[in-house]
Amino acid sequence: MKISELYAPTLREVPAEAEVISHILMLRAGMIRKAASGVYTFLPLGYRIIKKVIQIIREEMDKKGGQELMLPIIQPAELWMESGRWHVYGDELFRLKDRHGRDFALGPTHEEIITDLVKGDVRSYKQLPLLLYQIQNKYRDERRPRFGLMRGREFIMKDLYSFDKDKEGLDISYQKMYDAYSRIFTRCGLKFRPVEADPGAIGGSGGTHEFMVVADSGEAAIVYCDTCNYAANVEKAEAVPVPVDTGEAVKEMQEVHTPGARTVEQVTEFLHIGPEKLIKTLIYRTETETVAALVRGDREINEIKLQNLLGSVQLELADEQTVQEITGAATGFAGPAGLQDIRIIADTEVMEMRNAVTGANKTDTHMINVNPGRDFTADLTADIRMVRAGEKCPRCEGALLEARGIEVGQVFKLGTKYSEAMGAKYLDENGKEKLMVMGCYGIGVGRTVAASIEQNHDKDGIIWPMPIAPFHAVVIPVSVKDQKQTELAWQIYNSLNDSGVETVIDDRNERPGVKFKDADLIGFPLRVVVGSKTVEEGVVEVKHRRTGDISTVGVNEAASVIRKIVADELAESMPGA
Ligand code: 9G3
Repeated sequence: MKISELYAPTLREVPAEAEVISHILMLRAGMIRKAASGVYTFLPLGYRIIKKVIQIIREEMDKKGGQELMLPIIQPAELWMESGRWHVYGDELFRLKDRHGRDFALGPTHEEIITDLVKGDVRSYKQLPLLLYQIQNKYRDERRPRFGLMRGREFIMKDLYSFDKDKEGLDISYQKMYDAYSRIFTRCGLKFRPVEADPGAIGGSGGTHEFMVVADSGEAAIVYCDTCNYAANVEKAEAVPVPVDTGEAVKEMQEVHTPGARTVEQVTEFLHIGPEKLIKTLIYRTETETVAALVRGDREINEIKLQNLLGSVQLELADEQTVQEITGAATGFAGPAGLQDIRIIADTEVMEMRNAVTGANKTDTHMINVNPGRDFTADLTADIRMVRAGEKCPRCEGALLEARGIEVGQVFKLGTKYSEAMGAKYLDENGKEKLMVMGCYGIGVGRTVAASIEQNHDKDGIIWPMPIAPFHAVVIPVSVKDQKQTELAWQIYNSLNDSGVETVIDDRNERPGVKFKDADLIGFPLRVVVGSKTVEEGVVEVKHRRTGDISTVGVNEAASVIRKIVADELAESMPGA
């Protein structure tokens, strides 16, 4: 490919809305363009990268026995009603009607469609397990599409669904996918970490892991342990209770006037106590009830843990009026003692506290010397708090560290949620009808590309890992007016392409500085400069984008030297190499 003919319009200025480096660099390098909010076109360079990632995914899925198919993007509402999800996902589900007024959705994911497919065709245990996957556009009407390819409304996903006879079969399928994902992200040159995660609204029986690319720009917070291998999304991370033992004798509960002190900070300052003496009482509303959630003053509530514990679809802090009705006080003065008509959910640590401070359910008033068990009881006691770095690992004696990550893949054990709702059954060895046991496994293809840029760039541009680079090398004749230089450049270019090194030639009549800048921006792993030295001394300069190393190589050896670097780096990228 000649750069003069390549449709890769580089930009000097990018729109201010591009906040993260991957978005900025892909726009600048002429790899993507925005068509609408959260909707992008892939230009030829961008699409080459996407195709490389897809190819790696395809190879690893096929190796595990995955069979590729293509499910429809337009999905009938009836299937979503069967699973019960038509009404669960509100505005996020892109909905449309056909000319007859029938309802459809643009596929945000394909559990319904594939369960319906398989239930129609699979009768016997002999046809299981099945691993079926596709690589296709998905649609989700995100409230805030942003960060370019990271959170689009149209995005490319690889989604695989496993159908097994039983839980043991699912465990095997899940492990296969877990291993395949580790290979895929390794091959893409990413530093990643599988973390335990919360299954969220998709529900299901078993575990789930997210594959996180470690990057400061990541939206997800994770904690991990270097002593053992525990790693979890903070939403899911298990807290080890650390009771505060003051050795104090139990004292009489007493009311104190605390005018205007509502926040933990204000109350602790007013009463000259530490936040670990306080019980925070938060009033929440779900779709069915109002509850009071208690955590120690020095802890934060984890709403996801609370929501899972309650089994609710919705959870939000109650408004001022509800708080007033339930507690008889303004927001900031709620406490568990004497609270009536609602369930009290306490964090494990709270029940170990002694002589604590809480709101008095009376405006401008708190209670001191509140003792759990004596002054109030909890309807549920569980881990409902956030974990922080520095706390003890829940699996070993180590301390937790924290990092940020970009979720590029997720594996789920669904169990029988969908097969039950939609009636996906098979006949076992004894002719008995059983529900299929399912798993689902996704990879965000565009996100994987964006995450790779977040991890692989410098001030000059992108630094592609060899396996996903749009081209392996660029050949740059310094002066295209010099016929001899041009001739030698073409000779190397042809020889490289002939031997399978994907190469472009920058044949533009531009100053060398411009060409070098563009080469760095686009991020070709190798740059071959053909200049006056090539003509006079028979040598070219080979620059390695990642290390910055420059070596001088004879014209006749150039192609074989480069071919070897490319082959070596591709081989090294293979796990277990
Ligand atoms: C929806 C909408 C948004 C959604 C979903 C459904 C996320 C939804 C979870 C998954 C789970 C797995 C297959 C591949 C691996 C991940 N956002 N999820 O189900 F209707 Cl609008 O998609 N699906």
